[in-house]
Amino acid sequence: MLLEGKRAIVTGGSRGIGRGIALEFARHGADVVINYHADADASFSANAADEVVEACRSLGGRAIATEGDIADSRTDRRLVESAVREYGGIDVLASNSGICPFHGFLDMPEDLLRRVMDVNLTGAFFVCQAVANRMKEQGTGGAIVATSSISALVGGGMQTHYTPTKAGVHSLMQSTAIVLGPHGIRCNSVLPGAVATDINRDDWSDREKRAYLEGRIPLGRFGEPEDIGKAVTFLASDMASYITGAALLVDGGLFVNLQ
Ligand code: RM4
Repeated sequence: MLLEGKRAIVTGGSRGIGRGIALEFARHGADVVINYHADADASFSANAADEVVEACRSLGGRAIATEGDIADSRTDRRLVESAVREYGGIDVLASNSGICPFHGFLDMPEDLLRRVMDVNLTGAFFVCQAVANRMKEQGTGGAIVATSSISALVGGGMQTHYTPTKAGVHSLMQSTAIVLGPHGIRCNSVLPGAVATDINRDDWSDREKRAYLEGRIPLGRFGEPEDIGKAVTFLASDMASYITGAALLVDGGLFVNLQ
């Protein structure tokens, strides 16, 4: 119960790594606000969010879902308002929302580049800013964990729009760690490796690429959302009370296995 009594927001919490984070937070006693974006299929997105809410509640925590585009700062302020209204405040933020529609560099459409930057980096900035202001007002500290990526450390030929945002997210945590440290607010990054979720379903439909990637992982398997959820829970908990501005690689050894 590393997060007993903590009140948490998880952005992009209805599926993939965000779902894994939300469930692990609930397992450890947190009350959770699940943010999701009703993008292409609104009903599917709402149903997915409701499933995570029910799963969190079945684990003993309180949980609600709120829809909104994290790239819109009004969404981020509404998320904080939801946590204050429902739980009386906010102690933990998992800034997790991220998209990565794989695309070539030379013909990268401007609107796609801007959307990926807006969601992955600008959105992360706005939600961290909104939560940090509330945490400062509360005066009881807090923990922010951003979902960066192994892609903050290495490139991706079809991810030239995405990898800079993941490097930027970690850099944001390094800078906010400085600003927020005096307020007892810790800021850290988790860097997932190859985790099978919707974000890479299409990319990994190439069986050879999937097999090659999995063969590069010393622990012999792709990551699961739960693997990331456990690391984020640790960084959000008092077990990490002297950790801020740090990056935690959670990749089964993929990054170090170069030769
Ligand atoms: C991650 C990493 C994974 C990829 C996802 C989309 O940073 O590059 O391999 O599937 O992004």
